[in-house]
Amino acid sequence: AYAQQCVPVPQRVDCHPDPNASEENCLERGCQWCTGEEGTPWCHVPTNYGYKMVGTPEETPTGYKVTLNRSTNVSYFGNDSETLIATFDVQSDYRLRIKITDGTDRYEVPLKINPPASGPESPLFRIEFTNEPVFSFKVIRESTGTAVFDTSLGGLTFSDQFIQLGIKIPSTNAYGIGENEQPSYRHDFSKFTPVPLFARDQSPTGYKNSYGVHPYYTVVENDGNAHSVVIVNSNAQEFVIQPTPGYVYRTIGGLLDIYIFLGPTVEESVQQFTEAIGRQSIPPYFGLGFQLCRWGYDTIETMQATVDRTAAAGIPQVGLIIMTEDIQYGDIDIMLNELDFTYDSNRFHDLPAYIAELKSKGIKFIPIVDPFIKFDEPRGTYPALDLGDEMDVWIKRSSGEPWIGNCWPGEVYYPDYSRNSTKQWWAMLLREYKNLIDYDGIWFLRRTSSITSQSIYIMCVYVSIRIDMNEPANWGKGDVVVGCENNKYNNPPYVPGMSFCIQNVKLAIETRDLIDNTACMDFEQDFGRHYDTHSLYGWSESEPTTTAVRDILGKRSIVVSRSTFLGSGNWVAHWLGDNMSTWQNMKASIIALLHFNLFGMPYAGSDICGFGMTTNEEMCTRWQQLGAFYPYSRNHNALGNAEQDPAIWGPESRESTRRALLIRYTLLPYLYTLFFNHKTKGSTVVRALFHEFTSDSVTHGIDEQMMWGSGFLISPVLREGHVSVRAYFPDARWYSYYDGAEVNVREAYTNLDAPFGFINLHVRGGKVLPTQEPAMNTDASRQNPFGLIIALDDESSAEGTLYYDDGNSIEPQDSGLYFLASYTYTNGTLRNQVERNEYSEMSQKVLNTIRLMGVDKEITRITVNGDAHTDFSILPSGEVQVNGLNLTMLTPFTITFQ
Ligand code: MIG
Repeated sequence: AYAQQCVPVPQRVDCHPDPNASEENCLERGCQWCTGEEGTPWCHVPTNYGYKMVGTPEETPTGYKVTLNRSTNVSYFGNDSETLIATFDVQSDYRLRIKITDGTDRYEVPLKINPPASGPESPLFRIEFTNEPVFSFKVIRESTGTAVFDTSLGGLTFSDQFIQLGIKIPSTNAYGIGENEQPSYRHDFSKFTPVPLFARDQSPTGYKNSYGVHPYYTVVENDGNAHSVVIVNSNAQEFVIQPTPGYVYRTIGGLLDIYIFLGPTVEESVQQFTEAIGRQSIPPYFGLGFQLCRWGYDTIETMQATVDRTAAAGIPQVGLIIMTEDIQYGDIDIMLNELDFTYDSNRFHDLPAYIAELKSKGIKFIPIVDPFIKFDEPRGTYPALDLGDEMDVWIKRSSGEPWIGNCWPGEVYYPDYSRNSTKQWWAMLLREYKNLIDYDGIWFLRRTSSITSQSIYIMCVYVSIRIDMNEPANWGKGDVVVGCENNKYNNPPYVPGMSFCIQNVKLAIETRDLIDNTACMDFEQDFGRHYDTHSLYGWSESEPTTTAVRDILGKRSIVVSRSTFLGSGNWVAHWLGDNMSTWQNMKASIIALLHFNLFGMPYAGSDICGFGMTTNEEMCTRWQQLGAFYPYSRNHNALGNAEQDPAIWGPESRESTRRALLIRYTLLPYLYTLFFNHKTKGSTVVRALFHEFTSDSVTHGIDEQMMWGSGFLISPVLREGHVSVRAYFPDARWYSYYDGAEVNVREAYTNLDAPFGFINLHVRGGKVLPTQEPAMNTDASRQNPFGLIIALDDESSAEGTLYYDDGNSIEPQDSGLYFLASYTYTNGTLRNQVERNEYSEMSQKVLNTIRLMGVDKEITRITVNGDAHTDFSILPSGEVQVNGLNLTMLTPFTITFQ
């Protein structure tokens, strides 16, 4: 009855994405069956399936409204909506919002979307509708006629627990959709690859759904224009990357709420997205330092030994102890019986005193907190529990009893962070914890307790916090005592291709259940049913934690969260989770970092040298070289693995790490300026080469090199045994960071020497990079003189900016308490311009050195404000190094090179 013509393979939408497709099942569902190659949808959506418009699109003050009716009685997963309303809202020249729903009370993500800077005047796009063979629409870029978003791929499905939309995209240069591990940055459209999104405690493994959910992609069109798309939905969902080229999007709840950002440059399309969802705050300055962590410091002595050998790994001639470390972490080891907000006063005796000692050396301390609270502690001994009961903070089953899960401390309750009382409770615990240990940051895993000074539950001193396990993770299916009820939320008719959680040994079988290793989906939280809000759990913990820690510290701090969602960048940084010590994972870290830069969370990094498995000296050395250029630069290791902190290795490795980190510290003013640009404009911090050289199609596929902003290129070794690296140099002048030697190729690959202890780093012509002399940690390096690296372009010009502030005041870009200056070199003359002078200590800081790269004549005379300056030298490469300038950063100057 349904047999029609076979749809050409690339245009097919899978009609039996659930297991056990057969001809019989397919035809019974009302789909088309045509056999072919393995891995393609034999069972596919027929061409007459979908919705039809009722009448013509109605014009509204901001766009269009379209009413749709179902074109067929066939139902794939039951309970289809007969009538839909689609609204097209032109919000600005570059932003279009499309919302499709059935008018019933469907879940909408409580995400604040910021309005665009300006309303529409002459939109970059138009919208076209068709009703043949069924309803679809195209968003067309006016200037080129390119259909950037075209839904004529299968018909729309909109039912209670299954929504499906096919999207044709205009090129195969497309990137994004996370969090997961992808084998290449550019999506592979040669086959059908489902990419599921649903927060889970899953180490980055292939396309398996991992900690965070970011339904966002960006496309470079064939002519070099770019756009990006976000689908604001928090239900379990997936994108199928397929040869159309396009994506088939499926979600099992909520509605379709789509924003398209028309760029037209790649950076602009990202900036327009982060304008909507919010951007990451500038990290505290210390957060840009090197950070050291491990799970498995069994005692405080082990932790101390690591800190000490790190400090001792300096090079004697330099006369400084420099293995820079800015932050030391404590993992769950420091806790008493793995209880949040505690420390074990035997194994970690005198921890508060030790944290104070670290702080006196400029090293900050970050502990970890998990969301779950052990509930069978004696009442009256564990304030986190007593107070949690009293303040009614737990997620509950329909019976009204708290949900019981199982994790590190044993059987546990989970707080509902969407509840006001929970936010208050959490802030109280974080405040008391601060009295116990003077922390500087937090990571979200677990929590510790002590509202009162019970002898065994004592707190530590922190500067920031790490929040972990907030997927939320649970070693069981739902409630570990009573299980989950059999209903449409716990057992929906369709589940995207989920991964299982490897950490549950008992359940180490692949299932597709939503409830694996987390809550039952029918639990009600204040902001909705867990079925709808599951992937928002870490996100809901983020704002309360950051707000509390800011209130407590009165200054900027770091909250690092494992689980994230759209807009998490407003509150938290992100470590990329439990990677493995493999070369392949090292390479994948670049892709993940590029993803999080697209997602508006540039303050990210993966565990340097790998978390799981055992690394080796060569791999770890290469990884430290690369990791020195992660915005969030932290070496972290799992329980049971051999030590992998940088000082454990031989002298050549230690020297390599030291040198890479010193370069990082030298460039901190540049990196910090990139974070200011991110916060104020939405620019990426780490970016792929194609953001800068979009018209060069070779760059579209490059994911083994990355840039810091527009001016600095990092080309790491990612393969075992290699002592050279094949690096691409797009059309610009490029100079070795080390000696200013110009690279002699352009728009070509070249092999660069990369001996064991060395990472290739290049400065792009046309850029001025601000620097500061490095020191043992960021506190000390901030006291040192500044420098400028000036790399000239084909016109012998260069420019750049420097942003600087006190390093820890809250939201300085809003308070205006900062320094901003620009530096311009043209016609042999460098000039500065102070654009903002609201950081008082800048008057005591000086510019002392200049490195000038790419001058085409021999420099014999330098003047500073008209006076000859003789303290300079010329390297064999031609780089001019000027020393002893001693100019205050506020003074206007003119420096000539003759
Ligand atoms: O079940 O706290 O991603 O960084 O070291 C593992 C122990 C729990 C996972 C985190 C990791 C952390 C580890 N945690």
